[in-house]
Amino acid sequence: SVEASIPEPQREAWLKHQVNGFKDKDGFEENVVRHVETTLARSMFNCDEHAAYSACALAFRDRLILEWNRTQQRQTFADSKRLYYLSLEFLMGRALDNAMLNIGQKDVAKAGLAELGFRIEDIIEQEHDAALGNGGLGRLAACFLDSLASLNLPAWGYGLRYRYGIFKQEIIDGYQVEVPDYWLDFNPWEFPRHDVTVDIQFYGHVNRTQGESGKTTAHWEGGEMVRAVAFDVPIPGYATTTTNNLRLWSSKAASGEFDFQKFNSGDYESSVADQQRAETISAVLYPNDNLDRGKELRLKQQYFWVAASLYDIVRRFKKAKRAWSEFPEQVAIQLNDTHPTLAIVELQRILVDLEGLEWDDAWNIVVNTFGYTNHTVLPEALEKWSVGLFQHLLPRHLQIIYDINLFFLQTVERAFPNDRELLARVSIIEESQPKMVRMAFLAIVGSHKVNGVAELHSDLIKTTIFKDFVSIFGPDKFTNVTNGITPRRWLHQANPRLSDLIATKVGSYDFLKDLTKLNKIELSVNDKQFRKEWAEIKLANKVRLAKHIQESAGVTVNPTSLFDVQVKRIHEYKRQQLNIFGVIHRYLTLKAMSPEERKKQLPRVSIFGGKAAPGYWMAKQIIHLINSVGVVVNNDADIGDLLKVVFLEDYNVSKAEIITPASDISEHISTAGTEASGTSNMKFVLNGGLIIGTCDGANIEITREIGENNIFLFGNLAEDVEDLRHAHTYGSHTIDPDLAKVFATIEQGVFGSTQDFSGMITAVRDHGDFYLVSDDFHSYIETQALVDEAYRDQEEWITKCITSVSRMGFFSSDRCINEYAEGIWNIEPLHVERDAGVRKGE
Ligand code: F58
Repeated sequence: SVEASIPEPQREAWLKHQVNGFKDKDGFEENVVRHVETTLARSMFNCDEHAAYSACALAFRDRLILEWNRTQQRQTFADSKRLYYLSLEFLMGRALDNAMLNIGQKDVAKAGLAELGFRIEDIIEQEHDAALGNGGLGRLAACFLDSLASLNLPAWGYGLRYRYGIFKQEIIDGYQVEVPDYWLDFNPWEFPRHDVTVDIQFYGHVNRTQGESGKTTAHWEGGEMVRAVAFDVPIPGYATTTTNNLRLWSSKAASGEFDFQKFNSGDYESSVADQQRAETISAVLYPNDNLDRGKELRLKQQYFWVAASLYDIVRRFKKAKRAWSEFPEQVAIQLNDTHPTLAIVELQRILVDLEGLEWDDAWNIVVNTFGYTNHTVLPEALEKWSVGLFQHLLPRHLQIIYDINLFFLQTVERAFPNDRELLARVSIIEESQPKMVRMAFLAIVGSHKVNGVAELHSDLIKTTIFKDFVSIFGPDKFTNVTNGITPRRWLHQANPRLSDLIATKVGSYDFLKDLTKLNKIELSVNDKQFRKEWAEIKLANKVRLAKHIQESAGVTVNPTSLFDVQVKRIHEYKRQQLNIFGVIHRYLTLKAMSPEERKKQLPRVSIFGGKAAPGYWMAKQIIHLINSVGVVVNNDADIGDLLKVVFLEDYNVSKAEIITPASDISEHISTAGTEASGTSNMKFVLNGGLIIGTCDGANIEITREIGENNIFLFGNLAEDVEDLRHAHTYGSHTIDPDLAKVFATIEQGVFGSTQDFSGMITAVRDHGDFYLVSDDFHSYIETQALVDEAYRDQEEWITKCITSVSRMGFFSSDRCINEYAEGIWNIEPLHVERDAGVRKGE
């Protein structure tokens, strides 16, 4: 047993003083006051909301860390296979509310805080978002951690502890301005592990020595060292004591033996500079979504994080003294996109260079250990690194990549003799000027499974970018795991009233553990009282958002209007430009009406939010246009409440928790075939909003689940996109007449500076309309008219909403994680004896 690990004589004392977390309201209050007065060194007479938040978070952290310790002990003793999820991004958002709900102690905290003089909502609001991610990919990793813990799966996340998360967005005079997100001032959720460090090598050169057997061994020597320090973040599961670990690495200078000749011990300034250079590695999250810029520091980040994580994983494996061949039976590593692909090379290096395994034996272990998830087919987002940069930064890894490629191409050659073109197409090294390492190809060759994130996307990667690899490896290596979202955060936490209402119909909160149980509410679709409460909750959520809009954007909106929401990163492929052109079209249509006619129209609020990558000029123009249209429309007396246009500043996870429950219709309108999955589409439907969207990503599966009467689909299909693009370039390209009027209006200067917006227009009119804005415009406008019509019939609308929610069970990240666990990782849950955070004696 676990207890036997303490020798008998000392065991009694340890067990006698075993710490348990707070048990009830009194215990909670006692903890809070103690943390205020000791940990925070504040007087209880001088405790503001932020101090109360800090103390409350620390009280919960104490509980989490106890469960975290027990979970780790349990997993170590069980000695079962673990999953390691490697992601350069974890977009966690706030932790306190989530911890309270998952542990099942929010009511206790609420009552306790009230007695101490605080409202729990105000306390929750004090927390800074942990924003270590750009968008969908990072948030998916966060949902996965929640599901892994909730399903009692032995799993760790590994990431980077950025000092600066994704920038804060300010809107000044209609333009995006980026402000650094320094978020670590006070972060109670992390535990520095100053004793868990790994020194990571960069640069240097490779030497070879020959042993007595004649076998040569490569030695990577020289260069410089940077130290990785572990910071652990506990991840509580919902209604279970399982508390998994997210380990984030922070960089600092290594005090070691490497290349310190150049280090002049008398030169204080240069020693500080060295220190700072080392710290730069984990300083900042790159703010691009779906674009790869190939910066050296980014490759350094990747290797730093991957090498530290692998060292840690291998160290843990070696403790059990098993044979290396058992490694894949103990360890599964999932690569969240290609960012951690170097892990494949690093593990091969460890096994061959450091542990002395034969190449083939090592490679077998490597391939059986890794799985790779692809998140995009956009060519500009596929990672490539120049051979020169690799040679300089990671000389031994480049050699290993060349060897991996050589052996791979040899097997291809044997299976497909004399197909030189195939060899060139699938080579991990692209023979371009300069030569490039294709990371996605390396990830495929080094993994046993490759998956896309929605059915259409998984089909597309098999027929386009990875087609040749399907012929080489066979179709079974490629699979689909449709994305999901955690219902804990995205229903229970964000929309507690809806969660409570659903629970009355399901008979319990079991749907939060098995989302398919939502289907029970369909039986109540005609229940008058249920429908009434449903509508009241939606309205209350809209009132809350209206208040937020007033406070943050200074625009007054009527909560009974139709709320039309598009919140996501700003990108041409996501087509916020299509949306805003549609808004302008609506404005022109309203302006052309008589006052009587106008009175018959349905009031609508168009709500936008999202960040543009700082270097993405077109995305910034789109933000500027949205804001400029808002200024004109919102102040036009002819229009009044009929149309409002709002751009919400600094869209992030905690704002999404306010926005998502308040939408009537949300927009997921990417050019067909470009959005791998999308996950906010799932969040909006789960919160009783309908969607207007293209046949793209997970929209297709959402339609299949909820029924095509409950979704507003429009636009061209993925299979037609290529031909349309070809026609734009080589045929005649006529712009949709309604869109042409929109362009003319912009060009007249109705929304201010015409020059600023000319790029958006010429992209469509003169530069081939790559994203098919004009092709889809008519269909979009018509479908928006159908939305208006449908919304007028509130009874029918509510029926659609309830029906849709009831059929959303498939989109839980629990389902998704179970598919990975069974089909890719081969891991099993470790059952815990007690449920719901209730421990012996509590
Ligand atoms: C997103 N990718 C996809 N990448 O665009 C979205 O369709 C999908 O639902 C989601 O992944 C989860 O599978 C995405 O967010 C990034 O932000 C990367 C950040 C690092 C640089 C490359 C893009």
